[in-house]
Amino acid sequence: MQSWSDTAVPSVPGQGPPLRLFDTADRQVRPVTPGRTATMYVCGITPYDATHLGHAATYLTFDLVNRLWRDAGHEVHYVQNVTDVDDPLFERAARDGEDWVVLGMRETALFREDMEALRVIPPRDYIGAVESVNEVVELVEKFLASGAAYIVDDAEFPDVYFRTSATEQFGYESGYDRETMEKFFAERGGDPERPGKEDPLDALVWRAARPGEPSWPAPFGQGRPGWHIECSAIALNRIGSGFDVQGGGSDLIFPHHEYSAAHAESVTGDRRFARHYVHTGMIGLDGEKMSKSRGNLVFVSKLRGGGVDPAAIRLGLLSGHYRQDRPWTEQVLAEAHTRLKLWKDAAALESAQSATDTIARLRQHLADDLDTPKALDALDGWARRALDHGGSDTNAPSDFAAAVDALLGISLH
Ligand code: 5CA
Ligand code: ZN
Repeated sequence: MQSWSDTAVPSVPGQGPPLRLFDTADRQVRPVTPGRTATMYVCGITPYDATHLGHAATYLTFDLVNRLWRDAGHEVHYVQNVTDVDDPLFERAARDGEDWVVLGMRETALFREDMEALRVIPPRDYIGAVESVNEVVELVEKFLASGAAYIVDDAEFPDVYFRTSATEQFGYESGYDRETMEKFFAERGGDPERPGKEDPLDALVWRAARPGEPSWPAPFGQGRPGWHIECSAIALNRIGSGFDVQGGGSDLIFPHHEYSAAHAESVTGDRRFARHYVHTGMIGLDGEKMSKSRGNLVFVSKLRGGGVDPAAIRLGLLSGHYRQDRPWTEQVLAEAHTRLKLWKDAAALESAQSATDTIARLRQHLADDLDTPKALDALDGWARRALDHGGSDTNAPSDFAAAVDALLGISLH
């Protein structure tokens, strides 16, 4: 698939400490240690509706990771998928009397526009489920050959399931006990009641063709991919096993990332699919998680359409810590507008006090598990001092603006 347009990233003199991030699997903040090329896979949207602020917050978080790596001199191979074949897409298309392919294309196009407006650096590979069906078929063939998967005994719908017992380490990513796994599996797209499964937690990897559903040919029968295997296949074939960061919202910790990892590990024999599993908190509205199924959504495109500056949306979402569940409110947006004005006024000064120490603090806070609240505080402090007391460094305002642009993705011009 076509990705979106790149955004310019200025280079900023100096260097920060190495990035440390919280790893869900190890339940601690520890250093990310990429090679020359850092590798990241972030789970993309299911395009049956527009991008809401929860999605945006998640992609902005991983955009910071991307920017910090670039700032440290790494190349970044960033991969993102689009789940353009899935039940919610068919259901919405049927409800609205629309072709599911057209619906997916339209919402994906809107997502690209939103990402561009928010100045998110595009992935190098932006890959749809439809275009990766062959990769899924190859993976399922390997599972069947090794015994990692089985076909249910159902002549009409011979679906293929992955054995939860296929890898020894299953469960390490979420660290959840069986009871918690069963709860989330049932709530988040799993099918524990499906007759013929060996274990209620076994995960669907290939769904045999049903009337009225799209399907593709495969040696083990016409059908379509399951969900978790899509991300295993797309990541494995582009950045390989042992990539640096697997990212997504906390709602993907289980089952999605547990099974994506287990699927891949069952063919590679490696014990860890990703070196870091990084999860963002949920953005809420009116006391509940913002979600398409609940319908309590604030869309990026709607705000943009109403004339809200995307930089203020970006700042508002970054004003809380990425791992914290947090609400989107009018006040968050109002404070972001105030902050943006403060920073712009300071960046427009002819001269100010040096920005070198502040830029060093910005890098330190971001490297410390993306501590944006502290980073933003440090920048506020510099901007207020510059406006109140001035200074003689004529480069300082532009140094400040370049750092805010490169590291936070916010242009002050
Ligand atoms: N296509 C799958 C991933 S392969 C999917 O989960 N799509 S999604 O459209 O439902 O979500 C896209 C991304 O936004 C996921 O990383 C998800 O964890 C994240 N997300 C969804 N809702 C929220 C929310 N309220 N706050 C923060 N992130 C969210
Ligand atoms: Zn995914």
